[in-house]
Amino acid sequence: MSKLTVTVPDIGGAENVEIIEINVAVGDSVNADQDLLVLETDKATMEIPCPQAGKILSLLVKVGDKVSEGSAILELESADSALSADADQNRAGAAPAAKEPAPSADIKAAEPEPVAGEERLIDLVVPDLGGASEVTVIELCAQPGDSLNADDSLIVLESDKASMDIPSPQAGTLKELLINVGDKVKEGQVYGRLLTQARVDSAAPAQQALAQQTAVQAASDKALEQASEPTVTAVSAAAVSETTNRMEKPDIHNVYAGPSSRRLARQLGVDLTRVNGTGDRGRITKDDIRDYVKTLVKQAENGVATVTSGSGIPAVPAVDFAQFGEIELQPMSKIKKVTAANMSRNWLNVPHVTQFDEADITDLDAFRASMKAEAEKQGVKLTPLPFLIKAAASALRLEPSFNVSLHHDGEHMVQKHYVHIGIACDTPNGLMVPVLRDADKKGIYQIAREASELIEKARNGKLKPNEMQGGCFTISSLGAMGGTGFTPIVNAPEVAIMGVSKAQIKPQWNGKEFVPRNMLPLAVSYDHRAINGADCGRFFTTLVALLSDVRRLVL
Ligand code: CAO
Repeated sequence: MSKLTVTVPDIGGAENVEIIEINVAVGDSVNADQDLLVLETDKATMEIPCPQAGKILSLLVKVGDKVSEGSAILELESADSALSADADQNRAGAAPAAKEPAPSADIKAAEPEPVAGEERLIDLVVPDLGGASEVTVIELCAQPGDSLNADDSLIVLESDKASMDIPSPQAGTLKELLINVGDKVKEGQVYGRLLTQARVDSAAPAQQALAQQTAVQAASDKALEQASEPTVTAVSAAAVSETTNRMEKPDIHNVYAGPSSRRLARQLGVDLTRVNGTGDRGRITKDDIRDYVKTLVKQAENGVATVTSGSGIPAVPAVDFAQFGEIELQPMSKIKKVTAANMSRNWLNVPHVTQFDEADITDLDAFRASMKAEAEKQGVKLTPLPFLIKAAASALRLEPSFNVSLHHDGEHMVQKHYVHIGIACDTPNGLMVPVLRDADKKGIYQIAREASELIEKARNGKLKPNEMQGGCFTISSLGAMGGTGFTPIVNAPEVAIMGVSKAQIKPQWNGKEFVPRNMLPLAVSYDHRAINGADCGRFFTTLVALLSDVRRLVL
């Protein structure tokens, strides 16, 4: 075993090149030629391979640091005792020096001296590739007819180990491209033509030369990656295959993207591991990043929960419904958008279980009918709802395991000593959930009165924010509309919700005979992180018993 310091190899003369990824950590065992880190110049990314197998003892750089040839990167305990530290360093730095750029090879401008404003058609030529015989075209960044600024990316080339943007040498209009994605190109090959205008200040030649230099620098940057040529292919292939399997290993260094895409992602703050690459072999293109950002913006504008970010679930693809028949686009109300976002959030975050039961409300309904006239005199409409609210509040008191929320620290439960009941309310603008406070302490008339006021406010858009907050448990009643049952979605951070369907007279066995009873179908959905099935069994039995024997409600 020997300890050696791994340094940046010959990077074709580039200075102060930024480290954009470090792919290893202290303690990692690495193989010879395994990628250690990724450097990025303006126009190219390059992976720096490990000179030999060993164990990382210390990292001497971090992401964002600028390095040049010879900069110490890390200390390695070499597994190969035969090699001395010096020898290892030499190997690390043994990349062939990048070839000096040959500017004249890059752009073959028309021969005559330019006249200011005169249009000229120039050939776009593959620059010096630093010794690589052939490279693959992996992206076309512009299309014929596009107006380009000098330095706008035209094409992206890729060798085994590096990708490089080839920029436009001048501003102009792209007249034609003579290559396609997947083509192999060689240095000096004409790959397109650009219509330019000679500039009045005759700076064009200088600018051309500058653009060429940039392009050639990219190519010569690439040359340094050829340092470990024989093993590079295998490493690169592995990286690509890992990238296509990104769901399992979403590390930034496994992402398959070129320098311009990486730069764009950094500018936009996009995590490339979340972007779906549509390029060759799953390569992430700039358009993929733009599409990703567009989708996120659209989702945010529509109030749709970013289900792709939190859960890793792919978004439902956009469909052009007009192809199937006549359609019209109707704007969603603010409340509908918020509801959509909340429903997605709750559905995806809360592991739901729904339990069903029926309450015999024959006696409750008879009592309600007998009290209706008196209630009306008091200005109260007595539907089943106030009884349901009262029963739920009493059940929460009797079974406090239901009156909880999960604490956001993931370490605690919040046990509530108040009982506020949410009422899911269908309004012209969408679903709203006003909250009736301290329902356990109030009588049926008071609950009925307050519930009607809250429902009316909800329907008139008059609810104040504090009248929609602080609920412990929600009742969602579709009883007036019909249906035999449904599974409501928990209104987090509450941990349970009750869905009420339409009561119906059904035959019930009383031990001797079937008798007609008014049965109310109920469903309780609960957050299984906070509540166990047995808790729900107890809560539900209590609730059903309270509804079945209305006298218990006053106890
Ligand atoms: N079974 C049979 N009849 C019922 C019933 C039930 N479960 N619930 C209510 N009814 C009856 C009422 O008694 C009333 O009849 P009467 O006038 O003869 O007494 C009639 O249906 C209409 O009731 P209502 O709708 O005026 O009042 P409510 O108190 O039952 O409901 C409210 C109020 C706000 C809960 C309800 O109007 C509503 O908006 N529900 C929608 C909830 C919702 O959209 N939930 C989301 C579903 S997904 O979670």
